[in-house]
Amino acid sequence: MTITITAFERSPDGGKGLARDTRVRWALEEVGQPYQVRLVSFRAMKEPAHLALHPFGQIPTYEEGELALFETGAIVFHLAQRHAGLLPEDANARARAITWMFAALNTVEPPILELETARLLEGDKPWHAERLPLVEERVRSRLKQLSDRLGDADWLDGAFSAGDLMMVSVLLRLKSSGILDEYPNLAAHVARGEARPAYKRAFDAQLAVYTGKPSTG
Ligand code: GTB
Repeated sequence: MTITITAFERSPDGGKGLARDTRVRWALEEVGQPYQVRLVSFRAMKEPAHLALHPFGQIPTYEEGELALFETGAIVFHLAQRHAGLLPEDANARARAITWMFAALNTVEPPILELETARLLEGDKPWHAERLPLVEERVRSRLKQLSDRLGDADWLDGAFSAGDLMMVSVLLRLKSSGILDEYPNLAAHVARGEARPAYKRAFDAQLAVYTGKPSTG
């Protein structure tokens, strides 16, 4: 059955892979499922046809036959449940990998988003200089805890899983800030994720939207 996802027609990052379709593309590549992409404009995302797929008017969405999904956590989880390659067979290991997916989305991503908001949207506020260090501190505090847990392991819990895919995707948003480099084991975790052939194919495919070059993966 054909899988179709949506992505930005023009992402504000110009193809740096930061928009959330990249994590869905990555999961699809990891499990070896071909997919099509429908590019949508910011205006089209708020129109009824797209809102029927995504109540909040965002990307990415996922369509597979009768099934339509939104929320990257739900989409990656769906793919990981249906196909081999992203969750371990052992029931307890599987539950732990799913826990890491939730941790990435619910515990690590929120302070990172807060930092992005502070940097990108609040620079002109009179309280910006006072607030920014507080927000940065909350990010550092989370990263320190994550770094302590990862230690010198390659992945969060044994073999690479959807938990790592989601955590790397979330941490990638910090790359340009320099904060990630303060935690060398987390920077190495992200680099290991980026080095995976499936990630490279996903990255190249989202970049091809801007370069016009067909992806080679
Ligand atoms: N919780 C949802 C999920 O995980 O699927 C969040 C989806 C979401 O935030 N989608 C964003 C969107 O559609 C794109 S990814 N925004 C448009 C809108 O809300 O109107 C967020 C994003 C966008 C751009 C960059 N960038 O250019 O660097 C990075 C991340």
